[in-house]
Amino acid sequence: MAKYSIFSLLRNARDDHQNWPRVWRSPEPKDAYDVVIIGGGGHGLATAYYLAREHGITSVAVLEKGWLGGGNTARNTTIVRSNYLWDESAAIYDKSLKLWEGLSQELNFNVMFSQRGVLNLAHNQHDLRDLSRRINAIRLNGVDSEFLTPAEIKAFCPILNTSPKARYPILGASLQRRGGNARHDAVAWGYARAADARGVDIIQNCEVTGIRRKGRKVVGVETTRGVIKTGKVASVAAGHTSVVAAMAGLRLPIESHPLQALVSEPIKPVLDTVVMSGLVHVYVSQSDRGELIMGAGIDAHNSYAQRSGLHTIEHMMASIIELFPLVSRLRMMRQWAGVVDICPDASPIVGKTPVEGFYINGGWGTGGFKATPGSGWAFAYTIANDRPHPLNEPFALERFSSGRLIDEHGAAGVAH
Ligand code: FAD
Ligand code: PYC
Repeated sequence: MAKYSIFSLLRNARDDHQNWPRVWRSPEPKDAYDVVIIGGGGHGLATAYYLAREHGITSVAVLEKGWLGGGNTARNTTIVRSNYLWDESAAIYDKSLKLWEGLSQELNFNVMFSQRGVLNLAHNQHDLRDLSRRINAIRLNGVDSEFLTPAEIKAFCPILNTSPKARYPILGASLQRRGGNARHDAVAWGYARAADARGVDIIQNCEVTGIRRKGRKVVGVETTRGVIKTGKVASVAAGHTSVVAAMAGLRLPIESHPLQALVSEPIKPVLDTVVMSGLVHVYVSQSDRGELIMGAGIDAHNSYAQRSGLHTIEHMMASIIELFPLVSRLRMMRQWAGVVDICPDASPIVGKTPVEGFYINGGWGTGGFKATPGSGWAFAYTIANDRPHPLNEPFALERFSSGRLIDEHGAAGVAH
C-alpha cells in the first residue's frame, strides 16, 4: 500500500496532480472468480473487503456498471446512527456504528466520521410518547439515547427555533451522541483501496446483464464485458435490487422510489449536530464545506429516474424555515435524487435466497449508508460460510412468508 508523507503531498500538489499513484488497480475481468459481487457502492466494496480480510477469500470481483460509489453511496446525506426500535435492528446498526468508530484507522483512510450527535425532535404529546418509548427500547439494547428538554435543546443547538409560540413548538428531543456524519465518497474509496490491496478485482463500467443458472444453482454472470464463471453471486445493487434478482428468477417484495436532497450555498459553521423532525418533515446537517445538507421524504411514485423536482424544494424550504428561521436568507445551490429500494417493513434483506449461490443485500431504503460497515461485515460472513451470521439472520427473505417482519418505518422518521 502506498505511503504518503507531507513531502510527497507537496511534491504531488506542485506536479499539478501528475504522477499520482493509482489508488486501486483497473484490471481486466478474469474468466472465473470464487465470488462475484454486483454493485460497487459502499456495501459491495465493504463486502469484498471483509471477504478478503476476515475470511481469506480474495478471488473476488466487484462489478460496477458505472463508477465506484456513483449510486446512493454518493447521493446520500451521510447520517450515521443506530437508534432503531427493534432488537434485531439495534444489533446490526450498532455493530455498524462500532465499526464506524474505528474505520479510518482500519482502512488507513480518513472517512471523516464525526460523532456530532443526532437530534430527533418532538412537537406534540404523541411525538413525546413515541420518543420516550424509543429511548427506553434503544437503551434496553445497550445503545446510547437520551431525552433533552427544550432548554437543553436550545443550549445544544442554539440556531433551532425553540420558541413556544412556533407553529410546531419543540417539546423535547432524543439525542444519540454517538451518531453523526461521515464523508460518503471516502467510504467507497477507502474500502476500494483496502480491498484492492488484498487482491480483490474492482471492475468499473461493467454492467451485469444476466445471471446464469444450472438448475437451482448459480454458475456465472453475463456482463457487458463478457461472461464470468462463478459459484457465488452477491447482489448489492441498491436502487436495482429487484432488477438484478429478476435475472436470477426471483421476485422481491421491494418498491423503488426516488429520494431527493439538496444543499445550500456554504456559510460559516452554525450547526454542529444533525437535526431531524418527522413531523415538520425535514432533516439537516452542515458539511465541512459549510453547506447545509437537507432532505425529507421519498417521492410517492415508483421510478428508476434519479431526477429531482420543484415541489420538493418548496416543501423542504417551508419545513426548514419553520425550524431554522436563519435559512430564509440562504440560497440553495444543488438538488439531486437517488433511487431507494424499500421493503414492506422498512428493513433490509440480507442473506441467502432460494437460488443456490445467489445472495442478496438490498432494500436498505432511505437508511443504508449508516449500515455500510456492519452490512458488509455480516454479508461477507454469509457468503463465505453459506449461512447467515446471527446479525443478519432476522433479515432473511423468508420473513415475508413467515410473517416475522421487523417494522422500522418509525426509525426512518423523516425519510418515509
Ligand atoms: P449504491 O451506492 O447505490 O451501490 C449500488 C451500485 O450497484 C451502484 O453503484 C449501481 O451502479 C450498481 N449496479 C446496479 N445495477 C448493476 C448492474 N446490473 N451491474 C453492475 N452494477 C450495478 N442512508 C443513511 O444511512 N443516512 C442518510 O443520511 C441517507 N440519506 C440518503 C439520502 C438520499 C438522497 C438517498 C438517495 C439515500 C440516502 N440514504 C441514507 C440511503 C443510502 O444512500 C443507501 O441505503 C446506501 O448508500 C446504499 O448503499 P449501496 O452501497 O448498497 O448502494
Ligand atoms: O437514515 O438517518 C437516516 C436518513 C436520514 C435521511 C435519509 N436517511
